[in-house]
Amino acid sequence: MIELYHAMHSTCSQKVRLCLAEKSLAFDSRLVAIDRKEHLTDWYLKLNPNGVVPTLVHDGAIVLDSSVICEYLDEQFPEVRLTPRPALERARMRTWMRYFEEVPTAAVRVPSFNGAFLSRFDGLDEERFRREQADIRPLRKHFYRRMGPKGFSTSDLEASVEQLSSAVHRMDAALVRGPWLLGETYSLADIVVAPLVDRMADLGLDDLWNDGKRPAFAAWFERLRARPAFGEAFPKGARLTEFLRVTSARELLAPGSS
Ligand SMILES: N[C@@H](CCC(=O)N[C@@H](CS)C(=O)NCC(=O)O)C(=O)O
Repeated sequence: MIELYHAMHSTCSQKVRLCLAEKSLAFDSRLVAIDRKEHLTDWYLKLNPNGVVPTLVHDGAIVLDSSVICEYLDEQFPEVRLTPRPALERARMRTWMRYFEEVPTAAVRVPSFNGAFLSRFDGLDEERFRREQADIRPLRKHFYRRMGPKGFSTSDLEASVEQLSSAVHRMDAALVRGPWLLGETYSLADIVVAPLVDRMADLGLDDLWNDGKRPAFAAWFERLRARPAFGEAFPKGARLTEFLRVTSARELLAPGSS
């Protein structure tokens, strides 16, 4: 039996849901209310001491970290394979996965918070923000402290958008030989980055590939979105613009906006 502790709008949860959907694996959905800090309660921290979603529980065994969970599922349930067999191809897939974790996964958090999540901290001064929001998070304490109740600086935002742009650029160059990041093989590399790209679109950053200069990337994303599994992984409530007031990253960076 597979249980997934997750949140609809969490990109890390979406990665795992997409992997489960591609493999046609049924799971018991356990929604965790991040806005109500349910992921920081004692019962949840016992499952996941990092205090983040997702958490997978398979036959009572806990597996943490979205990319690790995807690899675990692919090894445990190999009927639909999302990992290539040749060692060199597997290395290429993991190189993409590490890059996605290091660069765009971290970068997309900045426009996500500045553009959508800051309203959660309305009215908090620096001291209350630290006590009630930052210092209670095992994994993200210093990320939250750096952000503060008013959000990241414009230069942090610019740096993040530049990193997202360079990730799109790098993927576009690989996708010229598509249809997928590894060529003919659809793999976990495509799956783990898909929610980040979807989030970029939700934050108004789709001009990074819809400007006519990244046709291979644009076609890849359309191909990905047309897969039935994609719709399953992104049900109602999966996008920030459905339930939050979102200020686009471009608007945040426009001259005159503070
Ligand atoms: N490396 C972890 C990171 C998980 C993570 O950051 N999850 C976010 C949602 S996408 C979260 O739970 N954030 C909670 C918070 O900001 O306190 C993974 O990939 O599973």
